[in-house]
Amino acid sequence: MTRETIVEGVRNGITSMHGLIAQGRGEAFDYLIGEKTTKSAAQAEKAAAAALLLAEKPVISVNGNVAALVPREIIRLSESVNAPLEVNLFHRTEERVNKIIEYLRSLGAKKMFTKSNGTIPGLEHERGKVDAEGILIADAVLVPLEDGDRCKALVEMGKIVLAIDLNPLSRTAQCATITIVDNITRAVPNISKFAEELKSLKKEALLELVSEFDNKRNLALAMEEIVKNLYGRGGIRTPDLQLSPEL
Ligand code: PTJ
Repeated sequence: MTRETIVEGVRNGITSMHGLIAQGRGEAFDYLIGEKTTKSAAQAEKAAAAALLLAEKPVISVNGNVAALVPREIIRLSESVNAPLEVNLFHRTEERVNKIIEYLRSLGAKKMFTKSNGTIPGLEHERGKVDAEGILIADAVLVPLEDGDRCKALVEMGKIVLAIDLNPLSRTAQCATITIVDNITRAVPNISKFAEELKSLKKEALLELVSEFDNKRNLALAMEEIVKNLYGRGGIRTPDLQLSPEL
């Protein structure tokens, strides 16, 4: 069903052809993590929800895959943490940007940054285009399925970057502040759920949740989950494997 949704996205001019390749890669990694939200992914989703609630100018970046797979869920998250949406494409065409904006609006999105009057330093012109009041000055940006160069550029601007990426080895996963190794179809509703739960907490408690989150450790747990699944299914023989007690 998810695959059909992405294909439909390409047919409607919302998703790029490259989005199909990304989807295939995502499916492979999803299979390796067991097609479920792991404990470590849930921890990252909770920390990301806290970071979004703490941010003064949070923005949620939307690309062609996000718009096809979780349009309603991303609007709900945007409202829940008060983070406007900004369509920010890797394979940018004005036509596709406008189609996605129209599509999200037709589903009820209200708060959106829609200009392209800012530039992320260090990126090639088209890929660096952002809204000068949105991603450019945001203190926290949620980037589902992001390209590694852009993730790095945003981190170098001093932003808190929250990535959703099923591949724990991708450059995006490795360089983000908080990486959620989970399928976007599960991750976005989970972050919304955590945000609702955490909303009533004091700022100090939210800060503690974010500061005690260790991204390197969390990524290592995601890798171990993959190894455990491979080993458990008899795919590889690693008799000396030592897994973390958390798993
Ligand atoms: O719409 P555009 O032009 O902005 O393009 C969007 C894509 C995703 C095509 C573009 O950003 C791209 O090419 O991304 P990459 O470099 O292929 O990286 C996408 C990452 O997302 C890969 O590491 C995939 O494993 C991962 N991924 C794919 N599907 C999902 C996913 N992660 C979470 N949930 C998924 N459903």
